[in-house]
Amino acid sequence: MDSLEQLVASAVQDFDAVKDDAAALENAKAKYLGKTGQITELMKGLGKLDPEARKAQGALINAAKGRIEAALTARRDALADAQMQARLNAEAIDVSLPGRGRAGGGIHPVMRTWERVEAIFRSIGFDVADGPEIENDWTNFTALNSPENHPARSMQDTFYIEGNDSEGKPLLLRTHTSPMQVRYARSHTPPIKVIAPGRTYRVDSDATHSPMFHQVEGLWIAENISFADLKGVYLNFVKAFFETDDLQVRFRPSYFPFTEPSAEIDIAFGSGPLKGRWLEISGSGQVHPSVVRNFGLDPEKYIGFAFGSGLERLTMLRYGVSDLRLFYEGDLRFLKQFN
Ligand code: 2NL
Repeated sequence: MDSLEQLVASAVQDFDAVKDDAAALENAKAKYLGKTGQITELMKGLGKLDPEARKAQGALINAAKGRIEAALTARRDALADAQMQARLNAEAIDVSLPGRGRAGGGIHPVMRTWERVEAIFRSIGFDVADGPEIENDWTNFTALNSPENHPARSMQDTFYIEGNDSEGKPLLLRTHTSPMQVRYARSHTPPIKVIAPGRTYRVDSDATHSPMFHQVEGLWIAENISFADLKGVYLNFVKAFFETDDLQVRFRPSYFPFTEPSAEIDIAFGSGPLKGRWLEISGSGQVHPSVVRNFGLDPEKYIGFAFGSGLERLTMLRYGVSDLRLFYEGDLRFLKQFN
């Protein structure tokens, strides 16, 4: 029947006219197959025919309906394929492009100093101690001969932890690395030859002081260790650390509760930007007999020296950094210079 052929052709044309709009395709479908669509209307008209004609005409309408439905499905699939293809094109990645790379991390300058100091002292037979940053008052102060009324023990100078340890004693952030050496000395037998590098804390903050800073202390206790050994060890250390033999050391009398006699160690470079200036670099001294006793050793038998240097100070001198705070600001323009 010609009009049915035309109807199918017209539907196919309408479906093909829809370009990328799913709603437009559904509207086109309604025009033929919807409740009041042309195929549906033709079906409704069948009731007026006599049975014979109804059967023949019904079969023809059904065939046309089937072709329209097939055209609709084909168009739907084509539109979905086109949509997927457009998306694949839009989201395509070029796997042949070079990668973005990884930003390389670096060692912090103070940590670099820490590692160098360990390597230098290990090379002359020193062990490296480790220990807690939260200490008790005996190990941090009493064992080191710091009297109960010493200003270093005040709330203004030391960070105390709320609450006490299991024995009811106050806990604090260690103010120096000495407690690691106290622990080490009490758990080893002489000769005691050790350095203790680490983080330390004091209530202090300005251009040359940070509430958290780093120290390295050294301790050598045996039966016959003298100031001559201290001088030899320290001179060897500064020469290796600053990578020059053109350097002098000087010992200046001083006072620390844990050493007697005590001395400041100064160094002077023979060349370079700091040439000829005496620079204070470390505290030192012969370990006080009471401290040796607190190590659990007989001070009549054992004797030796200790020293303590700031890792930030060593780093500043080595690289010519003038403000301590630069180490803690995390500014990559500063930090990158050391890597
Ligand atoms: C300073 C002072 C010093 C020590 C640290 C020490 C450690 C033990 C026993 C005796 Cl376990 N002494 N350490 C000795 C003298 C000086 O450092 O102001 N350093 C920056």
